[in-house]
Amino acid sequence: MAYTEKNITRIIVREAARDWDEIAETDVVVVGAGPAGLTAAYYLRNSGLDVVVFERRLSFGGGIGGGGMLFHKIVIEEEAREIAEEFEMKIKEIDSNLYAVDTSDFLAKLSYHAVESGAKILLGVTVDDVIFRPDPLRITGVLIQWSAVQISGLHVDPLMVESKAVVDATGHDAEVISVASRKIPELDIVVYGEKSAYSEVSEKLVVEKTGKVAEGLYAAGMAVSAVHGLPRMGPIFGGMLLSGKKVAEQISQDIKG
Ligand code: 48F
Repeated sequence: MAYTEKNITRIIVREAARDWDEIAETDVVVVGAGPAGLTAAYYLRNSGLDVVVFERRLSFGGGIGGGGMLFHKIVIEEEAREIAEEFEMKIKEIDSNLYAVDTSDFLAKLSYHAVESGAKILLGVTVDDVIFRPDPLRITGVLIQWSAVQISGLHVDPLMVESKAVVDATGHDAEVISVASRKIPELDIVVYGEKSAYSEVSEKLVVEKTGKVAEGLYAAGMAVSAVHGLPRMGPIFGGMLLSGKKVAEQISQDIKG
C-alpha cells in the first residue's frame, strides 16, 4: 500500500473504529492512568478481563512524573516491593523498610507493563458521567468526551461505554464517584474529601478502604482517600500500587466469582 495521505488517514480511522467497536462494551473501565489506574489495569488484564483505561491527558502516569516537589525520586515501602519487582523497577534499598525509585523508571515500567498486559489505554479522553440502572441500583458504564472538546467549551454530546465495573482512579478529586454521588443520590455515597498528611497511617488505610463504593463502581488510589476522608501521604507510592492490585483482585472476584 502506498503511503499516500489518503491511506494514512484510512488506516488511522479504520483501525481506531475497529477498536472503538470493541471498547463500547468492555469488562472493566478504569478512569485515570496514574499509578493506581495503571496497576489496576495490569492485574485486571492478568486475571483475563478486558480493560479500557481512559486518561484525560495526553500522557501516562498522573502524579508520578512530578516526584516529590519535582525532585525526580519517589519512595515506596517494603509492603509494595514485590509489586515493584514484578514491574521490573530499579528500586534502591534505603533500609529494610523504605526504597527510592526514579520517577522516570517508575513511570516507564508501570506504563510498559500495563500496555503489554493488553489493557487498551486511550489518552485525551475524559470521563464526565456514569451510566446507571435501577432495581438493583448499579453503575453500568461511563460517558466519555474528548478532553479537547471539554477544554474548548463546545456543547458536544458524549459517547457511552458499557462495562461490568468502573474503577475511579482519578486521584485526589475522585471525579467519577463525585459525579455519581451528586447525580444519583439514591447511591448514598458521601465524598468526604481527603485530610491533611499523615503518611504512615494513610498508606495503610488507602489500601484497607480500597474497593467497591456501589454496585459496579470501585475506588482505587487517592480517590479512596477522597471518598473516605483519609489523610494524604505525599510522594510515597507503595499504597497506590497495593490499592491498584487490590481493586483488581476484588473486581475479578466479583465478576468471575
Ligand atoms: O492523580 P493520579 O496520579 O492518581 P493516583 O493513581 O495516584 C496519586 C499519586 O499520584 C499522588 C499521591 C500518592 O502518593 O498522592 O498524588 O491515585 O492520577 C489520576 C489520573 O487520572 C486522570 C488524571 O489526568 C491523572 O492522570 N483523570 C482525572 N480525572 C479524570 C481523569 C477524568 N474525569 N477522566 C479521565 N482521566
